[in-house]
Amino acid sequence: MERLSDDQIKALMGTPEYNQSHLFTADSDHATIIQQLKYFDRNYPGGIKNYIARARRLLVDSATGVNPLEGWSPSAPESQLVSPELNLDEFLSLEQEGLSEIAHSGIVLVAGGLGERLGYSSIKIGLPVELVTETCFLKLFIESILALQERSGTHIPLAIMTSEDTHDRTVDLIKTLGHEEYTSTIYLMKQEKVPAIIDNEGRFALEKGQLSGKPHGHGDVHILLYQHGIAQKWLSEGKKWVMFIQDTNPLPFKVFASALGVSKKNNFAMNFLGVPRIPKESMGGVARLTKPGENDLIVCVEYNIIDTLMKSSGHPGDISNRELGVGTPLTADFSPFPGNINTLLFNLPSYVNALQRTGGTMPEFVNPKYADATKTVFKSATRLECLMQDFSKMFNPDEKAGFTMYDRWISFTAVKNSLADAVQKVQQGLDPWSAGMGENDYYYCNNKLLQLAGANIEPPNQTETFSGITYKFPAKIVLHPSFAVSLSELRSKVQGRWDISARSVLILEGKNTVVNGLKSDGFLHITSSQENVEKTDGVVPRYVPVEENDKEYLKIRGFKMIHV
Ligand code: UGB
Repeated sequence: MERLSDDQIKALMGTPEYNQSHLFTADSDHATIIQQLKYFDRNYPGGIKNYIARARRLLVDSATGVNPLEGWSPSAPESQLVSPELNLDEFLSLEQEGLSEIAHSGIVLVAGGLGERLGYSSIKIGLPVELVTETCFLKLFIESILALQERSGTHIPLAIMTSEDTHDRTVDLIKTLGHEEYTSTIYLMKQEKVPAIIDNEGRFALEKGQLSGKPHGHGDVHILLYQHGIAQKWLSEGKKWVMFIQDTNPLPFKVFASALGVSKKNNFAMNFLGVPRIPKESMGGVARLTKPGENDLIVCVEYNIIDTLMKSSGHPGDISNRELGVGTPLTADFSPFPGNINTLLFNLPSYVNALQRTGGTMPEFVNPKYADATKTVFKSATRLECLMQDFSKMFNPDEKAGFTMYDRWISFTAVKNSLADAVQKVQQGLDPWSAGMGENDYYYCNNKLLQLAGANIEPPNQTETFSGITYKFPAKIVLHPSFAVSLSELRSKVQGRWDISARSVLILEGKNTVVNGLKSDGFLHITSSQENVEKTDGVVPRYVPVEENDKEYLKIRGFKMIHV
């Protein structure tokens, strides 16, 4: 398309393969549209002709209710439950196994999504995980990696996928985080947008007289890693594992070591980390798919097609084990398919082989929001999307994709929903995935880990409601990554008797910090080893409702912290 004149491009857009003549109206910006068409044509494999052809096929299938998984029977994948509560010794030994592999790992963070559902106008990795230290997600991830580097003695690389919406602000955010020696090594890859589509013929959307683009989905991360040569570079540097993480789950590094242990023990080419899934949750379900004459597949069935898949294989839909009449009392409320938390652990040699075989191009899907039952009019523009977890379909049959089940408290929470949507999720019996509950879950995880390390912590004893969401905040405990990178290390730091009240605020940091005896009913920030620490003045910061002129990152929580 680069070599064509503007008139030739306009003529080409009028041909049946394109059918985009509607773009050139009296008041649309022809010159800009031509430039945008060239941009999209350059950045989509096979050009926009291919994009339109694939969109038309998928849109017809979608409108006619074709089930992309027709003929495949879903069943729960065998999964290994890794729980320090149920089997502490096993968890600790898996961690030790994994810690020996940490030195040979790299991290990929997908951060191209804008917080549309969150109702937040800036980048999500810049949001504070909690209000005690206001450490943002990206800084938590970087400091987790630095703590791992300090213990492994090697550089652990980080690549971040950004998008047009998030790239510049990610570059600016990185400059504010300090740790320049490390942040200067962070590799940024920007995913390109794809044309938004307004109807089943694949016609492009116009917005203010120009073409409208939308993110193509986190599946782009693989084609970018391939095109930038990052996965191949890490492999040549002797790396053996790569963990993919999302932007607003603060917990992946709590389970990284044990998950590596599981991957190493089972020789998994790909290890889905997951949790018991609540039916109807916006979380993919990981299933083993079988079909006569085909190799079994372990795939994540995305949440928008689980219902279709279940119905097409004779089940009533996306329902619980209890309603299906299967499982045990412990699993009754959960879906038969464990939930994908998009914390994915790949064996790097297998990943690079598959990447080189496929170029990293992921299967695509459309998920139009139809205006009515005719499924011919969309409520809003749609686009082709792809999912990072679909990489499980790319391996050779002899390469295993496995699943490691964790308790939710140790491995997953997310900040995806606005307060209004979060209230609705709670009413549906689902986790809210709001900024405030993400903070609560982060503290809760640290409470549980400290308890497993021997601390006595008073259970939460008061409820607080902000913007329609009710919390039972536990002690507000921040475990800085430098304090411990594993439960086994944490247990070595907690010595003597620790008594912590439910209203305490406690920050623990420092690679060499060991605390022998602690009594807390106040606000403590410990950065070096101490004996018999006591703070029981009851003076603690507390939460109050936000006000109209408060900052956006507080307003999406509904509360803010005031230091008395
Ligand atoms: N992202 C990008 O980098 N680029 C994009 O184009 C889109 C997203 P969402 P989603 O956490 O339980 C996923 O939107 O896609 C980044 C899994 O598919 O937050 O609805 C974005 O910045 C689902 O199976 O989540 O659902 C963010 O970091 C389940 O695992 C990440 O991709 C679900 O997450 C996820 O994007 C979950």
